[in-house]
Amino acid sequence: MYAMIATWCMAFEGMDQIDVQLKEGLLASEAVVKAISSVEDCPYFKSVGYGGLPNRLKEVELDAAYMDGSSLDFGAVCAAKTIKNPIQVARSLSPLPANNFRAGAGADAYAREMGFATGNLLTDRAATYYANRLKENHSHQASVYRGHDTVGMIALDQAGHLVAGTSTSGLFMKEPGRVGDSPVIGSGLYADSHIGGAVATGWGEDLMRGVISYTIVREMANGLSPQAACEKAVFELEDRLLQRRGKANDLSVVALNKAGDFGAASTIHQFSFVVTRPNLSPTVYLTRRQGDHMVHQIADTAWQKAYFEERCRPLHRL
Ligand code: SD4
Repeated sequence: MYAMIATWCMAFEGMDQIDVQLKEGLLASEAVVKAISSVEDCPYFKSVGYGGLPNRLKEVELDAAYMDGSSLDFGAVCAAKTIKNPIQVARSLSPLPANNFRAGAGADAYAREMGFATGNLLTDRAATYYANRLKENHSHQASVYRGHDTVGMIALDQAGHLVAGTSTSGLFMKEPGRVGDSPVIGSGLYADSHIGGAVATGWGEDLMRGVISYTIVREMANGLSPQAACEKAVFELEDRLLQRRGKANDLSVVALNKAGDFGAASTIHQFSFVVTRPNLSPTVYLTRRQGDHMVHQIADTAWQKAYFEERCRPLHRL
C-alpha cells in the first residue's frame, strides 16, 4: 500500500511529480520533502516558502516541520528569514538527539552552515500585496488576516512508514516573531506509523488550543477512521472555542491512517485537499460540512484551472 494526502489544491503539482515514484517504492520521507519543496519553490503560492507574504515589518518569516512516524524523529524551524526550503532543513534536524527545533537567527545560521540555499524570500509580488494591504487597512477595508494556505502533507510508503510535513509563511501581517501551529509537533502535524498521521491549516492559535493533529491521531488509535477522527476533532474544538471564547477561527485538517484510508474536515465554506493512492492518481477534492459530517466531491478541471489562474493573476499596486 502507499498513499499521500495534502492540504490545498496548490499541493497538486508537487504530488503529481512524485506519484509514480511513490508507487515504485519512493520512501515517505522523500515524498513529503520533494512535494513540499515544490510548493515552497513556487513564487505564486503566497503563504509558503519563496513568495510567502511578510509580517507587519515586511519581513518574510517561515515555519516548517517534519515528523517521521516510525522513529518519532522530528525537526522544525520557525521565524526563519532566509531559508529557501525550510522543509529540507526541518528534515535535516530530525535525526539529531537534541536541538531539533530551531528558531529565528539560529535556524538561519544552521541552514547556512549546512549548505542549504538561503537568500531573500520577499518577491516583488509579495511586496505589492503588502503595500496594497497597508492602503486597505488605512481605509479600514481589510482585516489583517484573510484566507489560509499552509501546505501540510502525510505520506505512507510501501514499507509502511508514515511521514508528515508542514511549511508556511504563517499569517499575513503577523507580528514579528509570531509562530503559529505549523512547526509545533502535535498541533500543526503528528505522525505515528503504527496508527496514522494528521496535519492542520488555519488559525494557528486556535489549532494549538486543541493540539489538533495529535488529537486526531489519538482518535484513530482509539479506533476511529481518519474521516471520523477529523470530524470529531474539528467539530469538538470548534464547539469548545465557541463556548469558552465566543469565537472559533478557521480550522482545517487532513489525516491518513496506516491502511491508507484518508479523512478531511474543515470549518470553512470549502476546503480543498489532494489525495493519491493505488488506482487514484493525484486528485483534488473539495469538502464542505453538511450537518455533522463533511461531504467530499472531486474538483473538476475548470475549478482547478480557476484556482491556479487566481493565484497567478497579475497584481498591480493600488
Ligand atoms: C499559522 N496555521 O501560522 C498557519 C496559518 C495558515 O496559511 O494555515 N496559513 O497559524
